[in-house]
Amino acid sequence: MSTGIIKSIHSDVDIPQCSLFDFLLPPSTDHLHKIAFVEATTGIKLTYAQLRAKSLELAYGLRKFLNIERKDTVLIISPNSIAYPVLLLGTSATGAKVSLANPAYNHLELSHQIKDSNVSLVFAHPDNIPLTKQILSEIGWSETKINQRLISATDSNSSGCLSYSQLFIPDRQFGIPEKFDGQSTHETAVMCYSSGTTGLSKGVMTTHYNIIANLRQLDSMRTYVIQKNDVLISVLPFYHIFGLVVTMFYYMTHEAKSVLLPRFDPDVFGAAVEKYKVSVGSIVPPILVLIANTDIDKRYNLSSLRILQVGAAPVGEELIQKLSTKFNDVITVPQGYGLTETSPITHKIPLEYAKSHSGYIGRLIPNTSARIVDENGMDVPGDNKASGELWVKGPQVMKGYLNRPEATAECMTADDFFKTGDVAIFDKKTQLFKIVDRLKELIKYKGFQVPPAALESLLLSNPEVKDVAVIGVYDDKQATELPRAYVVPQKDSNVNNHKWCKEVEDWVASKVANHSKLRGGVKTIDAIPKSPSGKILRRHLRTLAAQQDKA
Ligand code: 4UW
Repeated sequence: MSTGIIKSIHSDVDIPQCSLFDFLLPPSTDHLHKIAFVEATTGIKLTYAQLRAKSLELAYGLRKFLNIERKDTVLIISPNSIAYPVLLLGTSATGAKVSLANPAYNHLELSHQIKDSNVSLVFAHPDNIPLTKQILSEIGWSETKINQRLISATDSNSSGCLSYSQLFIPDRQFGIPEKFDGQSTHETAVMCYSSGTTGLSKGVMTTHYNIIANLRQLDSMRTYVIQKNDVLISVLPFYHIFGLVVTMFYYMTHEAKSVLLPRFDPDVFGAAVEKYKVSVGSIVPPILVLIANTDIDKRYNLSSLRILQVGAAPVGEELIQKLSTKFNDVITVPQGYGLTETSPITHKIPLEYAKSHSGYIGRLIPNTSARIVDENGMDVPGDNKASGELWVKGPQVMKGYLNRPEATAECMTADDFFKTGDVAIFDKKTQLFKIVDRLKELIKYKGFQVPPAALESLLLSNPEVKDVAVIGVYDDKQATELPRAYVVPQKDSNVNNHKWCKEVEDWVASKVANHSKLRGGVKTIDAIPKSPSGKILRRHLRTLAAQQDKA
């Protein structure tokens, strides 16, 4: 046993052993009449009672008409909408697993997830239906099967597909909501996709227990942040673990009203804050930039805002301070930290430290412990100076990656610590952690994952590319990393050929989702720096990029 284990200073909490559905929407609570969600763009509202009733009606229909049950996986591909919680919780009430896909995915990315999750039903937003249909057909679904099992994620059936609401039936039977207790709470409830420390996107098996644990861990600290009368804003996408667990589930546990935005747009955001008097939001650094650096606060009344929790990517302390100062410290900007693999939260900052220690991600939440280790797996001293890889352990750590036992084994220790791939320091006095670097390959564009391996394999499929490595370069102005490719061209004549580099950049843009475009550019290089075992030495490329960008 290692002596360097850092334990949460908070008392452990009990974790109920039930299904996600029963935890979030128990039949008898006194807040069922309250509004759970309101769609900012349409004003359509849903009370907790309606959310429960509609989710169950969908679950009855899914079971009766399509025999959806525990063994199935259902994929949702849609922007945030008032239908999203119904689709997700209705599916979960049948016992099926839910695989969540980014609605910006193109062919390559979506077909990977559909095949990998082995889905038996898809809810797709009308904008995503043509591509989904094409992919389902390519993987061998018959037209009849597609007609039955590709369902519109909106009330409209104009796309030629059944609407999810056409599946609603009021029959209260079929053993729904499906019961999970004891060992079965460790079955997968949700799968978001993450590249982890290396390679392509993998299905993260997040169990009922993982999510309930994380909600209880946070709930025990509820006085820190959300209060009963707060109005919350869900602007982060629900397909990402941060949006899902924090801005859908966690907000629900506070019986609060949550204003849904289909995607981030400054004016829709400003207007929604003003109209609904939003007080609390969870955001990613580029949204913070917008609020701190533009006149959005002159165009909209943002005076109701009290807390903007920020994270999902490195956040500059100056930016947090700038925003606090701009709003005369009325808005507190606590940083948070988590990963898809930890359902997601492991650290949370007490509000009283949010300003004085704005660069820190916070303290370990209850039931959680951590280690900070050097490259030999030895604990570094927790003196706020020595940094090392952050390992975490707790009931929120995923079951593993779907169908990838080797990848799971690589990131887990024998005593159940999960290796985050992030470099941290720990301050013993305050018990606060700070992220100072990242060891893993992952690039974060505006909080969204861009696995370099996916871009590298795409680029290698281009006959004009001999070798390639993709890294993230930091853009201060937008407070985000941008993916950049270093390419060895097949033809020497293309070395330093700017026009050719731009063509490669555009070629990639035509094949990947918006957030994966090579916004950091394409640059040619004579050879990709690699270790003797053939591993790309990304640190060398990051140093090169810093020199090139400075020049
Ligand atoms: N500072 C530096 C940070 C930070 C960070 C994350 O896409 P994933 O797997 O997951 C997330 C989850 C973010 C999140 C969840 C809950 C929460 O309260 C919160 O607070 C605002 C954020 O992004 O990416 C995980 C990776 O993202 C980086 C880090 O590299 C981590 O391994 N990351 N938060 N505050 N880096």
